[in-house]
Amino acid sequence: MIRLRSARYLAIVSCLIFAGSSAAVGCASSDSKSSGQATTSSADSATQGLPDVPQSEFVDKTSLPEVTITVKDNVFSPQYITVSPGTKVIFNNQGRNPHNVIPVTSGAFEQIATDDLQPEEQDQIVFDEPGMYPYYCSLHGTPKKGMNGRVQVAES
Ligand SMILES: [Cu+2]
Repeated sequence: MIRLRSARYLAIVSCLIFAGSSAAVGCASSDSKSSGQATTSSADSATQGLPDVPQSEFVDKTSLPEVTITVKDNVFSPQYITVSPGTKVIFNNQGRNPHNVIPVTSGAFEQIATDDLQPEEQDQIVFDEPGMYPYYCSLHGTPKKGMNGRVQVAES
Protein backbone atom coordinates (compact mmCIF):
# COMPACT_ATOMS: atom_id res chain seq x y z
CA MET A 1 0.00 0.00 0.00
CA ILE A 2 2.65 2.45 1.05
CA ARG A 3 4.76 1.49 -1.94
CA LEU A 4 1.92 2.17 -4.31
CA ARG A 5 1.30 5.55 -2.78
CA SER A 6 4.88 6.62 -2.99
CA ALA A 7 5.21 5.38 -6.54
CA ARG A 8 2.25 7.45 -7.50
CA TYR A 9 3.72 10.41 -5.70
CA LEU A 10 6.95 10.07 -7.63
CA ALA A 11 5.04 10.00 -10.87
CA ILE A 12 3.40 13.29 -9.97
CA VAL A 13 6.67 14.87 -8.95
CA SER A 14 8.44 13.87 -12.12
CA CYS A 15 5.58 15.26 -14.10
CA LEU A 16 5.83 18.55 -12.22
CA ILE A 17 9.55 18.76 -12.78
CA PHE A 18 9.04 18.52 -16.51
CA ALA A 19 6.12 20.87 -16.24
CA GLY A 20 8.53 23.71 -15.56
CA SER A 21 9.58 23.65 -19.17
CA SER A 22 7.54 23.57 -22.32
CA ALA A 23 7.33 19.83 -21.80
CA ALA A 24 4.33 20.31 -19.50
CA VAL A 25 2.06 19.64 -22.39
CA GLY A 26 4.06 16.63 -23.45
CA CYS A 27 3.80 15.24 -19.97
CA ALA A 28 0.03 15.30 -20.07
CA SER A 29 -0.37 14.18 -23.64
CA SER A 30 2.06 11.31 -23.37
CA ASP A 31 0.05 10.08 -20.42
CA SER A 32 -3.20 10.14 -22.30
CA LYS A 33 -1.61 8.47 -25.28
CA SER A 34 -0.19 5.58 -23.33
CA SER A 35 -3.15 4.65 -21.20
CA GLY A 36 -5.40 7.48 -20.13
CA GLN A 37 -6.06 5.53 -16.94
CA ALA A 38 -3.13 5.63 -14.58
CA THR A 39 -2.53 9.34 -14.79
CA THR A 40 -2.56 11.61 -11.82
CA SER A 41 -1.72 15.06 -13.15
CA SER A 42 -4.32 17.77 -12.67
CA ALA A 43 -4.80 18.15 -16.40
CA ASP A 44 -5.78 14.53 -16.72
CA SER A 45 -8.09 14.45 -13.74
CA ALA A 46 -9.87 17.54 -15.02
CA THR A 47 -10.65 15.82 -18.30
CA GLN A 48 -11.28 12.36 -16.92
CA GLY A 49 -14.16 10.80 -18.80
CA LEU A 50 -14.10 13.47 -21.47
CA PRO A 51 -13.15 12.99 -25.11
CA ASP A 52 -9.46 13.31 -25.93
CA VAL A 53 -8.57 16.63 -27.48
CA PRO A 54 -5.11 16.62 -29.09
CA GLN A 55 -2.78 19.47 -28.19
CA SER A 56 -2.74 20.48 -31.86
CA GLU A 57 -6.33 21.67 -31.49
CA PHE A 58 -5.45 24.21 -28.81
CA VAL A 59 -4.87 27.72 -30.12
CA ASP A 60 -1.79 29.23 -28.50
CA LYS A 61 -2.70 32.52 -26.83
CA THR A 62 0.06 32.43 -24.24
CA SER A 63 1.56 35.73 -25.40
CA LEU A 64 -1.64 37.66 -24.64
CA PRO A 65 -2.72 39.10 -21.26
CA GLU A 66 -6.33 39.13 -22.41
CA VAL A 67 -8.13 36.73 -24.72
CA THR A 68 -11.65 36.88 -26.11
CA ILE A 69 -13.71 33.80 -26.81
CA THR A 70 -16.61 34.56 -29.09
CA VAL A 71 -19.79 32.88 -27.94
CA LYS A 72 -22.02 31.97 -30.85
CA ASP A 73 -25.14 29.89 -31.40
CA ASN A 74 -24.02 27.34 -30.40
CA VAL A 75 -20.25 27.16 -30.21
CA PHE A 76 -17.36 28.72 -28.34
CA SER A 77 -14.75 30.10 -30.73
CA PRO A 78 -11.96 29.29 -30.48
CA GLN A 79 -13.09 26.19 -28.66
CA TYR A 80 -9.69 25.22 -27.25
CA ILE A 81 -7.11 27.75 -26.14
CA THR A 82 -3.87 27.78 -24.22
CA VAL A 83 -3.16 30.85 -22.10
CA SER A 84 -0.59 31.98 -19.58
CA PRO A 85 -1.38 32.15 -15.85
CA GLY A 86 -3.24 35.32 -14.93
CA THR A 87 -4.85 35.73 -18.33
CA LYS A 88 -8.21 37.42 -18.47
CA VAL A 89 -10.50 35.35 -20.68
CA ILE A 90 -13.49 37.30 -21.95
CA PHE A 91 -16.59 35.44 -23.12
CA ASN A 92 -18.39 37.69 -25.58
CA ASN A 93 -21.87 36.59 -26.62
CA GLN A 94 -22.32 37.45 -30.29
CA GLY A 95 -25.17 34.99 -30.70
CA ARG A 96 -28.88 35.64 -30.70
CA ASN A 97 -29.47 33.46 -27.67
CA PRO A 98 -28.33 33.54 -24.06
CA HIS A 99 -25.53 31.20 -23.06
CA ASN A 100 -23.53 30.35 -19.96
CA VAL A 101 -20.08 29.07 -19.03
CA ILE A 102 -20.07 26.22 -16.53
CA PRO A 103 -16.91 24.49 -15.27
CA VAL A 104 -17.01 20.73 -15.81
CA THR A 105 -15.27 20.36 -12.46
CA SER A 106 -17.52 22.13 -10.02
CA GLY A 107 -15.71 25.05 -8.43
CA ALA A 108 -12.73 24.94 -10.80
CA PHE A 109 -13.53 28.55 -11.63
CA GLU A 110 -16.42 30.89 -11.05
CA GLN A 111 -19.08 30.17 -13.61
CA ILE A 112 -20.75 32.74 -15.84
CA ALA A 113 -24.49 32.52 -15.34
CA THR A 114 -27.02 32.80 -18.13
CA ASP A 115 -28.17 36.14 -16.72
CA ASP A 116 -24.69 37.51 -17.27
CA LEU A 117 -24.27 36.29 -20.83
CA GLN A 118 -27.30 37.49 -22.73
CA PRO A 119 -26.86 38.45 -26.40
CA GLU A 120 -24.43 41.36 -26.80
CA GLU A 121 -23.14 40.85 -23.29
CA GLN A 122 -19.74 39.70 -22.14
CA ASP A 123 -18.21 38.53 -18.90
CA GLN A 124 -14.74 37.44 -17.92
CA ILE A 125 -12.83 34.85 -15.97
CA VAL A 126 -9.22 35.24 -14.84
CA PHE A 127 -7.31 31.97 -14.90
CA ASP A 128 -4.43 32.08 -12.44
CA GLU A 129 -3.51 28.44 -11.84
CA PRO A 130 -1.91 26.19 -14.45
CA GLY A 131 -4.13 23.32 -15.44
CA MET A 132 -6.87 22.23 -17.79
CA TYR A 133 -10.27 23.85 -17.43
CA PRO A 134 -13.01 22.21 -19.46
CA TYR A 135 -16.32 24.05 -19.52
CA TYR A 136 -19.68 23.91 -21.26
CA CYS A 137 -22.88 25.80 -21.86
CA SER A 138 -25.59 23.94 -19.99
CA LEU A 139 -28.27 25.31 -22.32
CA HIS A 140 -26.76 23.90 -25.51
CA GLY A 141 -24.23 21.31 -24.51
CA THR A 142 -22.77 18.90 -22.02
CA PRO A 143 -19.17 18.34 -20.91
CA LYS A 144 -18.89 15.76 -23.71
CA LYS A 145 -21.06 17.06 -26.53
CA GLY A 146 -22.37 20.19 -28.14
CA MET A 147 -21.42 23.59 -26.84
CA ASN A 148 -18.27 23.20 -24.79
CA GLY A 149 -14.63 24.16 -24.73
CA ARG A 150 -11.41 24.10 -22.77
CA VAL A 151 -9.02 26.66 -21.39
CA GLN A 152 -5.57 25.27 -20.79
CA VAL A 153 -3.42 27.39 -18.52
CA ALA A 154 0.24 26.74 -19.23
CA GLU A 155 2.94 26.64 -16.59
CA SER A 156 4.34 30.11 -15.98
CU1 LIG B 1 -25.28 28.06 -25.11
